[in-house]
Amino acid sequence: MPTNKTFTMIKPDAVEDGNSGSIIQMIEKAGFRVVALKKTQLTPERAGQFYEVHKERPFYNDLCKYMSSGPIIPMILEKQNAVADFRTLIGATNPANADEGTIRKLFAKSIEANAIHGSDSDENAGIEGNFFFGGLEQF
Ligand code: 3AN
Repeated sequence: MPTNKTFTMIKPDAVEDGNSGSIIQMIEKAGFRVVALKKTQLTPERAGQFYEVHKERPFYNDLCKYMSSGPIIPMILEKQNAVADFRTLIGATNPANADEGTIRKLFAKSIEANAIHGSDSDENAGIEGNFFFGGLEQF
């Protein structure tokens, strides 16, 4: 049975550039309902916790620095088949490979500053939503 929730965050580059409104509009137009939303800023340590799965990767330190460099907008979203449909809406990690019309194609600057995050599984959507918003069952 497809999940109906996913987790996303608009990353520092997109917030700084004033693109968060346009991105949220694209998300809503694609049929997602915003269930929870806030603006916040990660410390490098908390960014490190969020990206713990990447800690052996060469880009990990830069990623933590970048993700704590300015405000972000985490959200929980609801829609049938949310995780897979949202990954389609945001496009490939590297904007050079992202399809036309995707959020990353329109707004991402680089593979690191790629505008937006989207959970890659139901399990991670739950873990990541909890990281920012506490018990997901409240939503
Ligand atoms: P996605 O965000 O598409 O699920 P992941 O989970 O592989 O991609 O990577 C998490 C984040 O790490 C990406 N959103 C991006 O900011 C950064 N990242 C991934 N691969 C690279 C890379 N090769 N060089 C620099 N940063 C990267």
